[in-house]
Amino acid sequence: MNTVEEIVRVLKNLKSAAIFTHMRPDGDTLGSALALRRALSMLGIRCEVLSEGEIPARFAFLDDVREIRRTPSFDAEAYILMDVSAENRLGELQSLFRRSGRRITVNIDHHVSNPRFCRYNFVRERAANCENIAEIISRLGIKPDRAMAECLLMGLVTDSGSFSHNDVTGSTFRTAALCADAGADVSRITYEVFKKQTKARAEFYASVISRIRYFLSDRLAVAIVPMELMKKYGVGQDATEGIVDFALDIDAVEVSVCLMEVKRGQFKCSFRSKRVNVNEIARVFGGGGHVLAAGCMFFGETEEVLDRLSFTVSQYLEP
Ligand SMILES: [Mn+2]
Repeated sequence: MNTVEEIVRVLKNLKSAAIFTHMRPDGDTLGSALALRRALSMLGIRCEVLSEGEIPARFAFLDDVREIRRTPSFDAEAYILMDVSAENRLGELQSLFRRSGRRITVNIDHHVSNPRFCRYNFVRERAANCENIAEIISRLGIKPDRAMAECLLMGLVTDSGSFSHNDVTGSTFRTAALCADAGADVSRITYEVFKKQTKARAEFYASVISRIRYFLSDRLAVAIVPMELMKKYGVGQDATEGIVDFALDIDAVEVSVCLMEVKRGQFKCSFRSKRVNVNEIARVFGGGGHVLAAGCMFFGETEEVLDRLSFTVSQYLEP
């Protein structure tokens, strides 16, 4: 792995760069990429941000989002990867990256598992990759402007779960303070990214929440989202985001599940847990994920799926 000084030296000497986000971009990869693009542009380096697919609407409030491209508009000297924990996380951009040839490749990330697959690699475990980018920008001798600070703060707020995750440190808050001093508005970012919703979504959400079912003496909560309900409110699958987290907040609940019907008799299942290893539970059904957050697919009629689900969860709860 390279030191931050080495990375800064490499970046400073570039003439042009394409900055890659990971697939299904989140606030951290976008914030990192857009902030670095601004910083490098200030140094006279020609650069652009590449991202596959649609940028989720909740990020549209950032002016710079409009500058993001799906395909390169010029032949860049370097490819810089942002928050990309493994090469396949590039999605559709992986084939472009594979054709990097003699280009300089730079990997800047905060996932320890990153296999360091670029020529230059800077992987430091932090609450958000934007913390790494803020450090690099300051070492480039640049004081963040408001737009840059907003991008950085968006990454910090989203990847740290509004500063609630256990990897948040003093450095996270110091970086946030720097962003606030530069004019970034934390309440606006929080509203735009986490809270803002349509009336249809709010009513759909209320309907799902009011019908949560409880099993195993309220230790398991299951929110069921039938296709007809999504149709009724005219919302897409992204409207189910947050439902499974809401159910886990209930004090007696140890495992929460959201069962979203994607086809007749086919459910996309998300697990959240306070302690129980739901990665193991999801693996019983051919899925997986993390200890406290995992997913799998279920096939069958709703009641039969609920039976299998509650039986399996009961095997993992402490007596
Ligand atoms: Mn990240």
